[in-house]
Amino acid sequence: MVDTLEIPNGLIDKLRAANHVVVLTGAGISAESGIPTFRDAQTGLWARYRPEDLATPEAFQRDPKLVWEWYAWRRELVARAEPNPGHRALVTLAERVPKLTLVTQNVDGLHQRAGSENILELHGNIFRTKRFDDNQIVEEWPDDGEVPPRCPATHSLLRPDVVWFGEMLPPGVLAHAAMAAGECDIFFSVGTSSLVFPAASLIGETLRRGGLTVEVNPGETPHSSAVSFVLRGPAGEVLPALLE
Ligand code: BJW
Repeated sequence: MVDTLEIPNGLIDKLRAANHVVVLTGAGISAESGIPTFRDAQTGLWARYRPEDLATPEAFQRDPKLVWEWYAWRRELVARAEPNPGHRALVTLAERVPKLTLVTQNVDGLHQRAGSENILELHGNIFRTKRFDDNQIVEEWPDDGEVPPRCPATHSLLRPDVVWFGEMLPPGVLAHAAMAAGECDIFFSVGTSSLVFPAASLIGETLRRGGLTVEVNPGETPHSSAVSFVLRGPAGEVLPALLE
């Protein structure tokens, strides 16, 4: 448990005075909803699968059925999960600060289901589907047992609308997030290992200006020594404690 006394008063004061807060979230915020993170050595998604076998366009080209089925399994896991107190605390935080920009690397939609709005999804959303050849979103397809399914109009293979290694992030979304990080009063990095770029470099926009930065994570990251405050603990306990 995180004792509210462990949240430094200096941070609480700065949060109360802030005009614009940016929160970047990663898989760790959904861990308490039962969704495995990627890089946990025992339970992480990459403990059982190699990223290059599942999260690259080449992997899909090589074995589209394997990749589609892996995402279908994750979609079911996420559909059964519920947002946790960490997701909900960010809904409350948005009501308390004049401006909150919520940026997520997660594809699980749990921030939306908790009630957050205007979320910048850097890596897409697992519940959207697009054509592999031209990235056009497809809403419906025939359930004829073909895996992966094909676009009814063009017969192109369908894939999840997520960002794989080697692919560009949605440019407008990344630019918006970078601009927010470049002008905010406080940048929170929550539940991310900060190993994947360009998401991991967003905090640099705030650090460069000498802005206040906060890491919420039970473990260490490459940014731990650079941030203004490190709050060591699970997001589902630390984020609600910040609001008390
Ligand atoms: C808790 C907790 C609790 C546990 N509470 N916390 C610069 C340098 C080197 C390489 C590159 C570079 N720029 C680009 C690259 C290449 C590459 C990259 O970053 N590689 C690195 C691995 C080195 N990046 C890309 O390819 C990106 N595209 C790009 O840059 O395009 C331009 C370009 C193209 C071609 C060539 C060059 C440039 C795209 C990256 C796409 C990432 N996609 C994935 C999969 C998404 C779909 C899916 O979900 O399947 O995104 S990979 C995976 O990692 C997923 C995540 O969003 C992302 C980040 O992971 P995250 O969220 O940090 O999770 P974990 O597991 O790593 O960490 C969890 C953390 O939670 C831990 O710290 C725990 O301690 C903590 N935790 N419980 C709070 N209760």
